[in-house]
Amino acid sequence: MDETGPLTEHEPTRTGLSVDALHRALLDNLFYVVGRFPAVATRQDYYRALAFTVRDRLLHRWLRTVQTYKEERSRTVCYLSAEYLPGPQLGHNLLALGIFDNTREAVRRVGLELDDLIEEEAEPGLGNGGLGRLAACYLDSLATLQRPAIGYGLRYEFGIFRQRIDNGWQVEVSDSWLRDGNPWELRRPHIAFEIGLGGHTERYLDHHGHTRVRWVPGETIRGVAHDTAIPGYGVFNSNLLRLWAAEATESFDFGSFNAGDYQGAVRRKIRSETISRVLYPNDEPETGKRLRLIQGYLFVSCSLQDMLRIHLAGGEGLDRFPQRFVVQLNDTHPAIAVAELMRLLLDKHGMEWESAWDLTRRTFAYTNHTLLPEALEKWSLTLFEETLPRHLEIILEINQYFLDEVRMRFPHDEALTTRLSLIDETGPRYVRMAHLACVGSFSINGVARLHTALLADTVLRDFHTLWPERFNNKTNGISPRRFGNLSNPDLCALLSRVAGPGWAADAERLRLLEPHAHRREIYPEWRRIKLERKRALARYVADQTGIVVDPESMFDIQVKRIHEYKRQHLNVLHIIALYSRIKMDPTLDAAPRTFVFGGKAAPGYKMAKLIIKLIHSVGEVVNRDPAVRDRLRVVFVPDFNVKVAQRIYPAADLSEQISLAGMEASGTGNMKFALNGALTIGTLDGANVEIREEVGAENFFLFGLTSAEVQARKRSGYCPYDCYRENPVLREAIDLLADGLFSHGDRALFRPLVDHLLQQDDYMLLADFQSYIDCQDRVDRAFRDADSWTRMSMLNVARIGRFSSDRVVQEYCREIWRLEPVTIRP
Ligand code: CRA
Repeated sequence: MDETGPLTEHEPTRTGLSVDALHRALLDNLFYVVGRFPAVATRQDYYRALAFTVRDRLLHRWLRTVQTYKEERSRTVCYLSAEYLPGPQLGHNLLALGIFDNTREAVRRVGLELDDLIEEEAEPGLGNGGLGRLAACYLDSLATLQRPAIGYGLRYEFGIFRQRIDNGWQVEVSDSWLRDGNPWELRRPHIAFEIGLGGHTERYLDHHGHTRVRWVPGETIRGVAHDTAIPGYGVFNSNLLRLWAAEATESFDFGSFNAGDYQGAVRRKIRSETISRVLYPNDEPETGKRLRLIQGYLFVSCSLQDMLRIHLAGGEGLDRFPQRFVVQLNDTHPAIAVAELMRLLLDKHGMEWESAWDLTRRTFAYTNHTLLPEALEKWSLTLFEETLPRHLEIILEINQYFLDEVRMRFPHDEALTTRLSLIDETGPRYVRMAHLACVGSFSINGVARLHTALLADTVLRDFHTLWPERFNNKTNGISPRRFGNLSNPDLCALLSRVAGPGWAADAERLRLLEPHAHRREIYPEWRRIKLERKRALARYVADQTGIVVDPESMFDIQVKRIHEYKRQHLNVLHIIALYSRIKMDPTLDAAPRTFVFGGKAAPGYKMAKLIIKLIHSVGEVVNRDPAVRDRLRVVFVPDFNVKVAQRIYPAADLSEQISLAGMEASGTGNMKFALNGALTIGTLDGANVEIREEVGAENFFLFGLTSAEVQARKRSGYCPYDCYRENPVLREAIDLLADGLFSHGDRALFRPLVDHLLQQDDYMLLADFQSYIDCQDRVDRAFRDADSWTRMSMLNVARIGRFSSDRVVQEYCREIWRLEPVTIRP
């Protein structure tokens, strides 16, 4: 599988790919870079030495790539994202370079196992969930498809918190992923930019006699680039992930120092550096946090300044900027870029408003990732004015021109103008970041067909009326390298044998598996591979939680952020119902199941934390009860992250994608499970809709209301209590919970949850309950027909190719970015 040349004695230590060269480089780096010798070196030392060995080989490709892109003046996409969840790098990079097997051998020569070294790596948890992981998948695909791209973001010193479980409750622990250093990154002290904060603006006349604006910030901070190479799979291209870290500016320190205020200077230095200290752990924005606004501004401003620098160094004029660069806004977190580019063009480069605005609008494209109203980012005008006074002026001016245009087209609709305004004036005044993103972008896209349709129909309806041609859909996708090859090498070897190699770079080729799905002689091996992954997960679960599970049982898994709309508690209601059914009828014929959960709750989200407690509490009772002991198990895998995810997806029989229809923009876990041969039980929500179309309705377990039905039920006054009253099974499940069966008789513990369900039930669990239970019965029957289940599993894999991030990135390149491949030659 490795693409390595013949073994030569004189292969360069820093670029050679043979076992010999890798072995020599490993020892070299251990000695000269890590500063250790074999007799005392720990596994962590060896991991670092190996990482440096791989980085050397990446650097070589990366510099060639930069050189070629520069010479060819290639058009480049800049992906602006506040979050990235790349997962551990070592395995991914070995795979991309095609040196997995040679490296395994080289590591064996020093008496170690590669898998153990891979385990040593602390992953960069620089994101909350789907959005950050999506950004990482897209960077992988961009490099693999040989498209010039730079991922820009923030180098948080502390990523998403580590989750511990204490007596069933989530406890957050800080994530110091940089503690042992980060061998993959290069700090670039010379690639640094200053940003201003606060202060005021002044008007002055330039030498043409035109009025210009100067922003005099109250303080300045520096962002310093930290670069990581993103190699493409099976190609020589290697792109760049450039993350900014906040540092104090020298000029500032000197000023205070000279004034004799040394302590003050040091305090300000520390304060400056806190800006990129920590990721906000919410999967929805926290309005009004000044630090978060500054974080966004820091990375956006540094990134735009960097792009302008690169562009101008190429010798072309600014008017050509939109030909060379296209900037994708990953949700509204970087939307301030619209005002910042205007500011740079107007105030720093002396451009006139019209040309600057024209250039800006041809540069940006915006992806929306959520319909949740509470997640639509907005900043109070006061905070904006204090922090970014010049940007507020620019936004108000953009707004004026924009609303004039609206009035011209819709002269008698003042309500429309009010709704479209960049400023929300219904109460205390706010800047609406999604509106800024829409106005400043030539393209607006959603992340699944249903989501895009709902966007155009609900939250961005007025923009859709205004500019229907800007709207387009890009259904999310996942990297087949990360969630196929790396996570599940045995399945991938089988796929390559049966369907032919090449699917990892062209996932549509998984289709070649389809004609084999009826060949029963393959089934035992397909099942053996699944069972092996389930055994491995069972060992991990036992190690992490002490709970012993049966790998032969059905692994029914829901892993994702904990949120009421995702309805982990609907899953729990099914467990309770099943538990009580088995208790009443011990002869009940049902397949043994292991219910697996995982995911983090935002630290301030009480209900989500209570759901984690609920899962543990129900697990405690069910797992202990001898009456159901061998038939039901409930486990919660702590600290779900990319590393843990790679163990979990391959082990799933059933994938739970049960959000209320119309709530989940896309979901991407749904795709990762299916690629690993799990069948989905799900609602018609997000990308589930399209997954079901692809894999076939007969290979997908569908239940629940449609989003249209949800809207209708809500309009006609949904009353959850009616469902409770009318359905004895549901009543029994809720009563057991309310009566304290799972809380040692404590009726207060789950009270808030029960009350919410009975009185409000925003996410309509009770409305979907019976449909879900019935569907789970169909799952049970299907699972007990092993051959038919295996066939369905194979068909899911064969037909999931469309959800490769390569397909999506190609669509972005064709329809939004207008980006061509650039081949890099060794
Ligand atoms: N939380 C959506 O909720 C979607 C991802 C990636 C999310 C998911 O359904 O798959 O984005 N939205 O598109 C989001 O982060 C700010 O909004 C997510 O990860």
